[in-house]
Amino acid sequence: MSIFKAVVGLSLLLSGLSAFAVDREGIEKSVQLKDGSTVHVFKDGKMAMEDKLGRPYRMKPGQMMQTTDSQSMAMQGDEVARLSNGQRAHMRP
Ligand SMILES: [Cu+2]
Repeated sequence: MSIFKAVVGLSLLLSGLSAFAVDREGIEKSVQLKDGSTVHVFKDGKMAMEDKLGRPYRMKPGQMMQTTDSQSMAMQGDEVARLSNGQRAHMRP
């Protein structure tokens, strides 16, 4: 849906203004969770977790997550290395 994509695009734009800078190439969308953390969904459907302080953390595949709009989603994969690699790339001087 184009409206949905516009909303996701806007939220990516807004979150891009925060201190958190990750290499967003390969990240299709990022969803806020009720506990304040964020799940990043890669183009291949795998996911990586980021806590409320912007640090990547591990989550078991299959674990359920609650989004801020009260939807449930199941964790796919655990791409924490992919996410932190992206972050490290941006920390180069
Ligand atoms: Cu997760």
